[in-house]
Amino acid sequence: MAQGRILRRAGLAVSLGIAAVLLSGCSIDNSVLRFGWPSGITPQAHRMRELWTWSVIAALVMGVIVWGLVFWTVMFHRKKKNSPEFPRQTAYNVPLELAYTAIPFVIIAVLFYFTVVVQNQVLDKEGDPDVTVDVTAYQWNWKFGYRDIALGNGTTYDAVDHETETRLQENAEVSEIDEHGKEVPGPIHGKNPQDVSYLHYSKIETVGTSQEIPILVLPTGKRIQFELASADVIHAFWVPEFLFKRDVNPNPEENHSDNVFQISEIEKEGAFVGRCAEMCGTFHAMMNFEVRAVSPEKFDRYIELRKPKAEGGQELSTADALAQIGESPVATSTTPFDTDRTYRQATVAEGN
Ligand SMILES: [Cu+2]
Repeated sequence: MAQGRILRRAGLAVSLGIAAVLLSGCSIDNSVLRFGWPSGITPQAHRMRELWTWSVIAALVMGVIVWGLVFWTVMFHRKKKNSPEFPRQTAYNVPLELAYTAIPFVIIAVLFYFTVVVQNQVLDKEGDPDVTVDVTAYQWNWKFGYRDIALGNGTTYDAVDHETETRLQENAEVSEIDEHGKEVPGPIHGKNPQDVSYLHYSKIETVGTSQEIPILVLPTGKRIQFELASADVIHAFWVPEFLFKRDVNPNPEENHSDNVFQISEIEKEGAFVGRCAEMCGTFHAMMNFEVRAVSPEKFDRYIELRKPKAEGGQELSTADALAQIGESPVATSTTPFDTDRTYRQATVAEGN
């Protein structure tokens, strides 16, 4: 019967397609099977991209089955030309209705399972990352500082500016003194609204300005931990090549946000643009930075060049230290912008 043959051939074509994809195994990182997704530079990014690839393949398989059933019904089960009879009506077919209610739940459950597995891998944190960076967002730029850095010689450099952090924490506890000489506690749990003692400070910092894109220099092949905090409104830290973004809150702890995430490594050297991904005001769209991934050897040298003189370093700026290790001193993935708010008013008076 022609009908059976067509269905058998369609089934064979689908099975062959699936087999071809399965047999290609892990090497599904090509521009066709990425289905529009960028290819990331971290193992976490690859996990997410693979989940995307397999989800699309599963959706396509389902699509082919559904399209096949639709065309099969349309072609072979329509009203015959010269027959007064309708085809057999199958409304209120309980087993059929149960089946097409249950199958979507199974599909959702399978997608949910693999999503949770990948999500757990992406959000995984290990106890002892090689490099910990502090990310401070503010309208409309970024400050990057280092905390603990495992160096190639086996030592760990503590880059935290303990002096500044301790001073800020002590000041946060100091209340105002009123005209009677009494201490007035601040309105927010005894602290004043301007308290920024939750922010981090480092001996090696890179601060973005209107003239300079902040460059976050990181080593390849090392586990890196990011600790995020905002000095004002909510921003979001996004490096498109990580395929990952995370909101940056002020007072992360009080706002119950998990402000720490890790990547198990950056797989290749290069300059990768970073952006703010949470609408944070006038210049949100221009709040860019750059991740500069360099070899671990270059990274160690960079840290030595930037260390305070008192600790045997050279206290160079980000740009000078980058130039010294043979890297571009300025960002190559994006350009600076002007946050002067008055420039927008230049043409207002015209034509009155
Ligand atoms: Cu922002």
